Amino acid sequence: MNHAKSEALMSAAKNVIPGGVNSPVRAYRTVGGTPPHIMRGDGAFVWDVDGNEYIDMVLSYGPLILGHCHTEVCQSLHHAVDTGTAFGAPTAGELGLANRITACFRSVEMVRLVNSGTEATMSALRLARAATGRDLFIKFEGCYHGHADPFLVQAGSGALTFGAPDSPGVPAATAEQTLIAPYNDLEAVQALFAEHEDRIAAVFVEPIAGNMGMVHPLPGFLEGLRAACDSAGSLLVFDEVMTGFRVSRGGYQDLTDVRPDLTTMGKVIGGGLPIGAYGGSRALMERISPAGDVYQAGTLSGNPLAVAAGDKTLEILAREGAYAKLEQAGAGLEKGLREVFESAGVPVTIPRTGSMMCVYLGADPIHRLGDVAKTNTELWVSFFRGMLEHGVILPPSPYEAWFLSTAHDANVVGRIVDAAEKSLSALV
Ligand code: KE4
Repeated sequence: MNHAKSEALMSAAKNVIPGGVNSPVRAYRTVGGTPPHIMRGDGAFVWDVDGNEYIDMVLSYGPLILGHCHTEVCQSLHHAVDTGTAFGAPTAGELGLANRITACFRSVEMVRLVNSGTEATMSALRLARAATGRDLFIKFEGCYHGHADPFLVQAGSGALTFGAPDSPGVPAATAEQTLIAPYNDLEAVQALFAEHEDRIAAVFVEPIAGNMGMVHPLPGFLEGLRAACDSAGSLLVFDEVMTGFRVSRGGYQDLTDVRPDLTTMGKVIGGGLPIGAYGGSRALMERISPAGDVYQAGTLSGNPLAVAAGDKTLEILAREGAYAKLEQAGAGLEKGLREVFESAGVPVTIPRTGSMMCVYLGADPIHRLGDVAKTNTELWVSFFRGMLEHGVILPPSPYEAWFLSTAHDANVVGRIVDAAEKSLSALV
């Protein structure tokens, strides 16, 4: 594939944008080469500036659950653009989106819209600290909750990709308030509570960890976190920025009996426009200004464009068959990939829930970050490059989850499997 125009753009971009990108993982530092500069998308496909076509398994790291340029989503956006992009005033659309979210998430009676997942988690942490009068909180190795200082301690996603778990610029005093445990390790959590019980404001957890690849909670893990928080008077926060409306209309919490006190969201609820949200019980959320005394604000929070795209996306996801289509695509791809890796004699682990999945090269069980580090990431990089050359663009790191959309039909899934077969045959 020719990447001359992408290379020229990247070279120029590096002069005016740090690393040439506006989010680190896009720089392809782990996988090497120049990231294709995407010119347009349509359905399951994107095209780069050199005219190369790819099946897109990134989908902007989750938001494009209906595929690129969905007709109805674009129509809603065009209408919003034609009536005004931002007012700094309440709009009916924000109420509509808030109603959709609270109707789907049983633990969310009230929700505040913000502009990113980072804003959602940093605000949820502030609220948890205010509600409990405590400062410490627990997060898990390899879980990523955005780039606010308190969370950049042994984070996942790009922070892992860059091997910079504790980012410079995060004051030691801040990092000291962040307690870390291995994912799926209840004993470690119980030990932290035993040591700091009346000082822990919250436990933040990705109910499915999607920022060290994809790691499911072991049976009893989330239930144990709920019990530990109840016993200590701490809040349980599910970071469903990635899983919200992705793994089900009610997020992962709708697939379990565990109810968090606060939930953070993003990605899908904005349909590809910048958005985040946090929500929980009325009692908790009415602590948020101006109803309460916990301050949080945002110039473009609830802006008409993101609300229009997000509300239409959630409306379409509510239609009969949407999640069945996502499950069909995910199951078909998982089956096809297992067959291809097996016939190539390459051990593989493919965790999946619905249209969210990943591929680890290795057969050992993966329950926490340490297990991910033992997989064959070198071969994974070669596999990634093979897939790219065969017209499939994956998230450029073994520490990212893969996503499918309702536009990834059986023909597209078949093409992804074919690309995997070709990539592997060149490697083994
Ligand atoms: P944003 O601030 O990037 O909108 O959301 C932060 C965030 C919070 N919580 C979870 C569970 C998340 O997955 C994220 C962001 N996810 C990464 C993908 N692994 C965003 C990709 C990027 O950083 O470019």
